[in-house]
Amino acid sequence: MRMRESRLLKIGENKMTIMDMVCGYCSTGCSLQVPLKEKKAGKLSPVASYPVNLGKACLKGREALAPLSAVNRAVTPLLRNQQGAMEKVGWHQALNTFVKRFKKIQATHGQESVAFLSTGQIPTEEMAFLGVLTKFGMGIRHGDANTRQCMATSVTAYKQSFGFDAPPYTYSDFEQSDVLIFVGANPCIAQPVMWQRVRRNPNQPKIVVIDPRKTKTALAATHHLALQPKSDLTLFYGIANILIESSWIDSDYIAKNTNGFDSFRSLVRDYPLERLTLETGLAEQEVLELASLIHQGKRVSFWWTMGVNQSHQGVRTAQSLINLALMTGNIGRPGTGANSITGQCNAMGSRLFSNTTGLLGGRDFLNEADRKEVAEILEIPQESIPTENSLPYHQILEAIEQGKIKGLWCIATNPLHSWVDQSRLKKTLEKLDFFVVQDMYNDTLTVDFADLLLPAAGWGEKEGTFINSERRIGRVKNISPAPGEAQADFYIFKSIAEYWGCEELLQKWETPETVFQLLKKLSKNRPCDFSGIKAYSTLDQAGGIQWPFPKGAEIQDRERRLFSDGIFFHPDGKARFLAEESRPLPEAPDDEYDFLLLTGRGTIAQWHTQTRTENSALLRKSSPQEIYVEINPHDASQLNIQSKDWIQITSRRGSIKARVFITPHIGQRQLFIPMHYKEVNELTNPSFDPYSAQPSFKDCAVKIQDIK
Ligand SMILES: Nc1nc2c(c(=O)[nH]1)N[C@H]1C(S)=C(S)[C@@H](COP(=O)(O)OP(=O)(O)OC[C@H]3O[C@@H](n4cnc5c(=O)[nH]c(N)nc54)[C@H](O)[C@@H]3O)O[C@H]1N2
Ligand SMILES: Nc1nc2c(c(=O)[nH]1)N[C@H]1C(S)=C(S)[C@@H](COP(=O)(O)OP(=O)(O)OC[C@H]3O[C@@H](n4cnc5c(=O)[nH]c(N)nc54)[C@H](O)[C@@H]3O)O[C@H]1N2
Ligand code: SF4
Ligand SMILES: [Mo]
Repeated sequence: MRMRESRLLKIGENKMTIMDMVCGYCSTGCSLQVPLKEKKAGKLSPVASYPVNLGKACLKGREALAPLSAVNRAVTPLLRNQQGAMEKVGWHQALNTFVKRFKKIQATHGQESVAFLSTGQIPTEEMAFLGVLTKFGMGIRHGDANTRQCMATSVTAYKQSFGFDAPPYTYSDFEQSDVLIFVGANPCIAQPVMWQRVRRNPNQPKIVVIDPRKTKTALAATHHLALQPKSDLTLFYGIANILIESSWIDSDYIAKNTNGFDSFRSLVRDYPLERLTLETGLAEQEVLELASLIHQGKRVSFWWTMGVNQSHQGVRTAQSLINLALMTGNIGRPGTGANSITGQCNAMGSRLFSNTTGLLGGRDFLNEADRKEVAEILEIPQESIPTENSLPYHQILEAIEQGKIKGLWCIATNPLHSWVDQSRLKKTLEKLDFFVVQDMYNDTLTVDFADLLLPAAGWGEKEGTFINSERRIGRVKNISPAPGEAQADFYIFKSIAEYWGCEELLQKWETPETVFQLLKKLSKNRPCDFSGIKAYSTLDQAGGIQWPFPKGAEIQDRERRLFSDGIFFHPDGKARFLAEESRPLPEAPDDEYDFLLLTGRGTIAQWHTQTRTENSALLRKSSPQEIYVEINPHDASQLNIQSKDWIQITSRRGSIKARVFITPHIGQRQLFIPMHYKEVNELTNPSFDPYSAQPSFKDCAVKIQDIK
């Protein structure tokens, strides 16, 4: 195995170092090669030998250095003065103020009156540091992250069904499947290099895309089922019913490896074909063909993303896919699986180690044995570990509305663009006594609301590890100095621990790599065990390592898939069939609000709230700069709307303008606006899945007016 960490090449007289590191945008986790000459990073290119991307990278990844040198980088701490303007201050004053203000709030209103919101986009070591600092050191109970907007549904679905949050696949499953079913997922735009893996599949696979819109992925598929939004649960229960009635199920697998099939079978009897066609808007033939594709496929894989997770019944929908995989024995074998594709570069790190929704290492705050174990491993008093769960994101905001939470710290997320129902959020945040934002940029919509800005280094300016969608741990490295006084989040957290006076608790948390060693210990004997990874350099040698990787595991095995032995993580080793009646849309269109608004990713070149991608000229050129709305030609002609007209779109919560883009790829009486434009969440509806508390960003009733 060759050493990759830093290769020295002699090119002419100049010495050049080449570093490989994982990309900081999407969860695919491509490895990028960085040439360093006189400590300056050159053009990024994909690493050919990395088992994830095999020599591919998208434009966003290749352009990942551009946003680092932007003029709007936050270079010093900024504190809001008496006149309301942000004023430069030194780190000492910033940290002193941070500690004084938050401690005062806690002293006046109780420990629980300060909360934090973080991210799936910083290294695991930083997330874990933050989780320990806040929850064990600062006495903070409530902290959540943008992963609530993104992955909470998959986490809950897996935990309930499998006993642990464990996406089971490895990327070669894209290549080994003969039937791939993508539900509410648009990887051509959102995970373009994963899609390259699908394209390498030599089996001439059937590719089914289930999405109300004819997306790029749907256009590239062999089958597209344009179902009515949020009718997925009905569809998959109905498909399960057809499979059962046709005896197209794997009874041995069900009997040996699962629980709850009988009650599942009786529930799905209520989903006959007539109900399916009525509720999903699909033709009988389309539904029957899907059932028979699943039956005929030897290696069927189910993939889902935000079209499933962001739903008022997301957890049950994700589980309806898990159920299909279980009942047909399509799990644990190459090319199969019930596979949640993650989104952010380190969503998977956050799921295991952020210490927000669960205790470190996929543990449970409510479980005494788990708390004891963590206290022992970290050599900290067990009493410092909270015995209750945090409030989820939307309830943290409700607690701010109610005046129970008065202080908030926001790290690497931009809720004043990305959270649902913006006008309510703005009113809510105005109630805070003290609001701290920690970001790379000094002018995000969230920074506009802050009392204190802590300037952070970004990807490429710090060390640590990310975990990608297939559970592969990969390294990120410091290849470019952070501008001005900006600091890696890790060192900001460290300074805060000192100023707060809880540095003793975090004595061993010296550097990212020492934290990695602690995380290894925390993972030991857990399903996510990676205690067999010796050091950071092992990750470089191996081309990233997927968990589980316990001591004694072989580095040469470059692909790991879960459940090949049919044993799941519940105490009895069995997976569970979980299901309940499907429910109607929370805000169905009516006579007044007669369109349904979908939202999601627009182009490969745009990342979320665009703080990073708007800082690359090349990426800006590759995406529409103005907000636009997709509308069906039939609706446009009925309303006498032309392409490029401006229309007013109004929901029960807000009203925005967008330019018209007429396309048959969106269904009638539906609209689509990409999430990258700041206006979009003025409209969205704050409805949440009852189990995961994930917002349903993709379905709200709106009306439109033509304003030309
Ligand atoms: N270029 C780019 N790539 C990204 C990101 C980015 O911002 N830009 N973000 C990353 C992140 S964090 C995430 S989470 C992923 C998201 O990746 P995806 O989930 O693939 O992206 P979305 O466009 O949000 O949603 C996918 C699809 O769900 C469909 N959909 C809406 N409602 C329904 C429904 O009721 N049923 C079904 N079946 N489908 C529905 C939408 O039409 C949309 O095409 O992308 C990651 N990759
Ligand atoms: N309508 C609608 N809304 C959506 C969605 C949708 O589909 N539709 N999708 C949702 C989903 S899946 C997601 S994941 C969220 C994403 O929502 P956000 O997390 O709000 O989006 P980002 O733009 O990624 O924000 C990250 C912030 O962190 C900063 N940052 C980047 N790197 C670092 C770092 O290393 N340290 C620090 N301190 N800061 C850093 C960036 O400048 C930026 O301000 O949006 C959600 N919102
Ligand atoms: S596909 Fe994702 S991980 Fe790969 S280069 Fe593009 S943004 Fe980065
Ligand atoms: Mo996401």
